Amino acid sequence: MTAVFQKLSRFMCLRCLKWQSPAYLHCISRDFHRTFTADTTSNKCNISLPSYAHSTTPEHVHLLLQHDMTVSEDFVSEKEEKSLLQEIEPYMARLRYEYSHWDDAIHGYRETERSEWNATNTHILLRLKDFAFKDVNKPTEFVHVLDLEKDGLIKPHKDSVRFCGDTIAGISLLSDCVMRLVAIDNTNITVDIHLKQRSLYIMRNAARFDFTHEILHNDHSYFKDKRVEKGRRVSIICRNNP
Ligand SMILES: O=C(O)CCC(=O)C(=O)O
Repeated sequence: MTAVFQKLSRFMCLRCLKWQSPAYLHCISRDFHRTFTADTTSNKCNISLPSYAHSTTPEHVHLLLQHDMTVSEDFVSEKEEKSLLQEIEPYMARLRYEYSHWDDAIHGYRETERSEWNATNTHILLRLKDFAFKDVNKPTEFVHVLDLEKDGLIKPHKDSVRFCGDTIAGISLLSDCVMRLVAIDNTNITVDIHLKQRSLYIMRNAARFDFTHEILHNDHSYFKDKRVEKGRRVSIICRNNP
């Protein structure tokens, strides 16, 4: 029973929508509603999207993305990618892919959390942490490793505000994929992010609190009408506490 509870609370910690406090109101959310969703018909600012992002929504949403959803391509080298995978693979290979996540948020995945890494990988993760969590709460020592098989997908969800803070940073290994953000209060506002193999995304503040995020199934994996072949993908994700 305890083991089951521990497993469930770990998943809740990462993804549960239902356990969020209904009284929760973040100042960034209020700013977001005022600034970005109040007037979705005008294009008052003239900001172009970075090449990894695509949205059909008005330009003032782009301002949000410039700060709150950023991607650094080639954040790790091919050698570093190999080193991370070499350390993870023996453990992951022992796990079976799961298809019936308890809250139906994710299919075709296996995952673990890891706090101890070899010296090379500790160095890579320190670089990630210094870069992504510069001016915010430091990330927890536990790094989430999520292995999504070729046909796996992550459905739209928002990480629990009870257990996860304002910043989520993840490296994509082995494959490109498309992450879709959808504004919670206006589902017409969607943003597609092309996450290339070895890139690092940093999702913070409004992107993290006011949008759901998902990883598209390979059958629907397109970026600006261009096919993005999603193979097996391993993500290495750091989060800070609330
Ligand atoms: O694989 C990723 O980068 C995102 C994972 C995710 O959405 C989650 O674990 O809640």
